[in-house]
Amino acid sequence: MNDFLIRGALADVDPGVAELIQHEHARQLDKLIMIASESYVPAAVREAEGSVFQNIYAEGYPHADMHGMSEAEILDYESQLAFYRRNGDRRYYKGVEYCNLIEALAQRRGAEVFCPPGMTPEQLFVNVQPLSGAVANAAIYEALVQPGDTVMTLDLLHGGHLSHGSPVNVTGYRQRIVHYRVNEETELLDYEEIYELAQREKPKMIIAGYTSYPWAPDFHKFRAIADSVGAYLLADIAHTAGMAAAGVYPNPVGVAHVTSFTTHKTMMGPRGAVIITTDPELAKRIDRAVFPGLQGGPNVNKIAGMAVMFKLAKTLQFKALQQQIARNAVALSDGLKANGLRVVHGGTNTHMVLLDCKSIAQHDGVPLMGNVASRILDLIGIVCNRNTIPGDKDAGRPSALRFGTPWVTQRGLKEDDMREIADVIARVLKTARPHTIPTKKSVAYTARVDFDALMESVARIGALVAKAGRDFDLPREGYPFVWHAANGQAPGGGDRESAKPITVCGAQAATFLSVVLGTDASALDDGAKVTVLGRNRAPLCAATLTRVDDGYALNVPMDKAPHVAQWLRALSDGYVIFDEADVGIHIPGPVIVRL
Ligand code: DSN
Repeated sequence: MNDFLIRGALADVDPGVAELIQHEHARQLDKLIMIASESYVPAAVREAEGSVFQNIYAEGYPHADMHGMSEAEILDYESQLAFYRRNGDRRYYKGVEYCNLIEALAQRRGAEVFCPPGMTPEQLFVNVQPLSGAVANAAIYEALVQPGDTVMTLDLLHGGHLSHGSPVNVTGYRQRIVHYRVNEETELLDYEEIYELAQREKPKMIIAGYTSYPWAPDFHKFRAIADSVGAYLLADIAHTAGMAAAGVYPNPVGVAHVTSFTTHKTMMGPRGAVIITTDPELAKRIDRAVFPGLQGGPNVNKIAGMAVMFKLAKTLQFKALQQQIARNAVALSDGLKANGLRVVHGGTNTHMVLLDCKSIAQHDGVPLMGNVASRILDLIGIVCNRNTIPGDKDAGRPSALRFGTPWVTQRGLKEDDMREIADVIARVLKTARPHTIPTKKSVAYTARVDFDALMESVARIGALVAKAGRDFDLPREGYPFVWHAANGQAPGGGDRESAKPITVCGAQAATFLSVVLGTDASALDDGAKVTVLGRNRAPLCAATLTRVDDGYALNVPMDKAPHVAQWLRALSDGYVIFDEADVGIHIPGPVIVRL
């Protein structure tokens, strides 16, 4: 070809990146993702995002006359193009005739999805350009409040968000932030306390909507409180927009002055955000705050993805999905409680559940904390995040875990499966022996769990993964870096028939093996007979040790190899108990264990 266009699929142009994407895709399907703010975005949405709309600049907005047009009017190409040629639009670049249509389409569909009873979509003003939820909220601050004004939001440690006035975010240092908190005893929002605080502090804006408070707020009560002090009410439904769209969470549009949400959480669309208001004057201020106030050119490809997302949000399938997400969260919460664990805030009526790790295990006065608990669950195939809860003193040391049910529900798991997940979480974390490790400044909270419980959990989560739906066929059997990989394979990707000697390599291989074999590995001759030590240093398996290029080979009986390899891998990862008498014993690592 006599041009400079790069043709060819990604796998041909850049096999390295293609493979990395494949690994990430496999990870997402070979684990149970329970990050409350994530979901599995449909391929159709991703296709729109990857489209040639990516190529263009489109600072500005579609022509104001497009507001209120129906979908059929927007997609009437002849009329639209004739109008565009004669009248142009509110943008700085030409070449945006189709961009105008995709943006107007996304806005129209968004207005239809969030139109409350008694209103028509024409009465909603939908800005689909914010690149993220934090930017959307910053734009709303720009539009609604002045520097120095008071803004009232939920304490970040109790479930608020960075963009609700964190001191390290722009929303936190230009306005005066006052926080309401959950009631100390009930851990629930207390509207009387919130009312009293509003009377005292006279905020200009109140934010309702949370990232880790699992109950829907009463937007009508919040509006009444806002009205009582002449404040704006911002409903931030970033987490729950999909549920609101489906009617399983209150829709604040028409109640709050402004509603914001991200589009990649329960909406299951592209990574971006939307702002909706029913007030035309506020709409103008918000549009200006987004562009040119905070952003330049919008990501038109994402707006195309949002148009598809809103179309999907109108389907019965989407409604059924959101209903099941809520039922699954309740089942998970009930399952955790049935295991004697403490569910923070008493339960949920959304997609998320908060689990107090301190309630699960303590050892010598050291509690189990969120960070290490999330690492241990990741090892067994449950991906979640550590989270602060009421009582925590600092965001850097959260004592809880946050789970969300969107992704696992999308993959078809139901209430029984949630109970199984709760049982597995309890099974493995109840064996935890928390302890601290000194750090330069203070101590780090960590823990080790029982190896058998860990491996049993790996198998049980693997069974759920095998049952869960997937839309992507792995090119090889399973994902080599996930233990269970839905087929029971041992770490390192080897199957049992072709099992080779276990190789332990890496810079720490010799020191690691010295602990695990109970003798100085570097001083041994090739072919030396050794014993792999198991829990409490009891003999696990006889082996011979040989040096290989990048480390050591441990020759063990074929039938024992998978188990020994898993044990060594677990010791390297650092979260299984090696010696009960010295739970915090330092085992050098990491090493790479191959089978
Ligand atoms: N990071 C998101 C969450 O997980 O809640 C919020 O921005």
